[in-house]
Amino acid sequence: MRMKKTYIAPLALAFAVAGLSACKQESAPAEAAPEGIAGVEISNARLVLPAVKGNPGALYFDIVNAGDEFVAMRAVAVTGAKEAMMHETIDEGGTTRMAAMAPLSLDKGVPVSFAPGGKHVMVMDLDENLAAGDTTEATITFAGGDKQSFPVKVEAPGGSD
Ligand SMILES: [Cu+2]
Repeated sequence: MRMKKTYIAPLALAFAVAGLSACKQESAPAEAAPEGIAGVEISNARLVLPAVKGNPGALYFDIVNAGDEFVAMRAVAVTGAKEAMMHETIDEGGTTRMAAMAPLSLDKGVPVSFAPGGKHVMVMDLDENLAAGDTTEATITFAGGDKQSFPVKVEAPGGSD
């Protein structure tokens, strides 16, 4: 039987975000800050505050797996936010939408950017006291349960779009 040439949206992104509450994802507690996974490097982490208080903010960062272990990101939590979800913005012929991300495998040596217009961590129910210039902390939970925490710069809205 021949393969059909139908376009199939990547399954990992198949469940669209209808409303923000529709894409609840496992949220890791942010308090634990163990040593993390050797070789996983996170840089350029910043939390962009929402223009309107009460709206979600977004966490961006660069991550690379420079170690020898297989690594997959399962969840991200942010200190000062009740909930955080890994999202990807998808362009569908000019219309963009967000979809919840499945656990993200980090291939060895291949950097991945969470950046405006692409992968991001949507951050909900932010602490009202978080202000531009502050530093908070984010914690990634990897498949297998390892966690890695890293400092995050808090930025004013609209800075890096
Ligand atoms: Cu989002």
